[in-house]
Amino acid sequence: MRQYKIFITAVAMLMVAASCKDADAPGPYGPVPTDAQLEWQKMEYYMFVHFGPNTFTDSEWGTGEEDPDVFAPTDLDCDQWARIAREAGMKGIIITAKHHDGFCLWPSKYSRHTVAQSAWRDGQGDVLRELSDACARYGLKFGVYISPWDRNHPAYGTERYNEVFVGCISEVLSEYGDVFELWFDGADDRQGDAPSKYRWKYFNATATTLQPDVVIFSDVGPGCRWVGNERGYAGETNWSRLDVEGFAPGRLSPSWDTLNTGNVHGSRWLPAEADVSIRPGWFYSPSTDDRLKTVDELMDIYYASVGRNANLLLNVPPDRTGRINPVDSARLMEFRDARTEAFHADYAKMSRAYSASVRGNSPKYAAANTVDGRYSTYWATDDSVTSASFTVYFRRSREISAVMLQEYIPLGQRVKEFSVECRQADGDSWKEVCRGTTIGYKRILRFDPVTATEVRFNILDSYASPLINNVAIY
Ligand code: FUL
Repeated sequence: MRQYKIFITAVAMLMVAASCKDADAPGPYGPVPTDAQLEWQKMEYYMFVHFGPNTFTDSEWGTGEEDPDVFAPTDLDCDQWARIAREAGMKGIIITAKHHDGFCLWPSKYSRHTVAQSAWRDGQGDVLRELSDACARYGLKFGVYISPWDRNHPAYGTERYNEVFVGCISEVLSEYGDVFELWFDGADDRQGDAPSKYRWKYFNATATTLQPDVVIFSDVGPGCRWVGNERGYAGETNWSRLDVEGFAPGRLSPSWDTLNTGNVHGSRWLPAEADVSIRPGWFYSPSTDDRLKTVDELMDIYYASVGRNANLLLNVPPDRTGRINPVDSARLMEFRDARTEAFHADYAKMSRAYSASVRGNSPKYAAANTVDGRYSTYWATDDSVTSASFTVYFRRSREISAVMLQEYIPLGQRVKEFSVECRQADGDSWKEVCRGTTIGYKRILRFDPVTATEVRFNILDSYASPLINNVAIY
């Protein structure tokens, strides 16, 4: 009897050992995000704030000749911005510290065109100080936009301007605590050869020396890339990879189409950020108080940005008082409510998920990982398997009209085609409800409502074993 037990135990141990074959963790595919890029990606949605002399002059591109006294908010309240951003579900705020007019919202030593030269708060004001403090108080991350193109600075266009710009970078990155993103605008007036004189490597090196985790935005990164339009739309196919060799921000950037989709085999991990304004312009104007984007338009933007593997940077420009206008904050809250309405009931949560293709048949990589709500557990197949399915089973039939999928991007972006099918409540028939190409960090797809008992996710093609860490079904 005892020998028999030992035999059974040995057989069981052998079976466990066999099932663990290939259950070692998958290796990375292609370039992968840094920790800072991953944390940045998880922010998903944050606020852009265009504020400066243009707020008061009804212009989008100031000439740089504005009297510093035009900058005169009567009731600046950065706490109000932060409170609204937080209530809107945003994770941070990026402010135009210096737009193309060159006016610095902080008392820079490198310019004579700043808050210190204005009558506002007797030249003692510092918008960056107030905003970074407010962000800290409200648990938001703080980010800074500075435009290399400067229509005021006397040194602009000369080699010396590089030192001026580096000086500005140093100030904003050393005086205001952690900066999660540094936003380099690629625009210029397309005259002269000033942009070709920009020393981008020097700018980037200065920034990362001061703050190693800052994510630097430009047309070509190095932290994240422009999405190629100002409508907030990423490509339906959107790789977080880009080839940057031989390119530079601005006129020397890759084509806007390429920025929109990334390069499938790009050599650098460079995820997209979709920037768009809630109003027709980037800066406040009383003439646009009744021309805000509708909730439906904002939802379309959300599906086309966060829903297509890009972060959404939504611009909400404060008005001349220095507060976010009530019409903008009301629209932000309606948009938040619409997202809550669309995404609050996730039927994948609490459901069972199963796949016949599991890496090494190990529970560690089972399909159950896609519905456990955890970021770092994922469903994986054996390395040789690049098309496979998993199914989510509901306890009872549900009417659904959207799905969300996430790839485990710490090991790279892999999936190139997928589809989703539902088993319909009225019998055995399966119906394809949507189909897509890339997934990346997050993909959300809408479809006409169907009543389903099961939802099957088919990875149709992938560059390597697909790694899906989460799905949701709404
Ligand atoms: C552009 C600028 O020219 C606009 O004024 C705005 O700041 C937008 C976000 O970027 O390049």
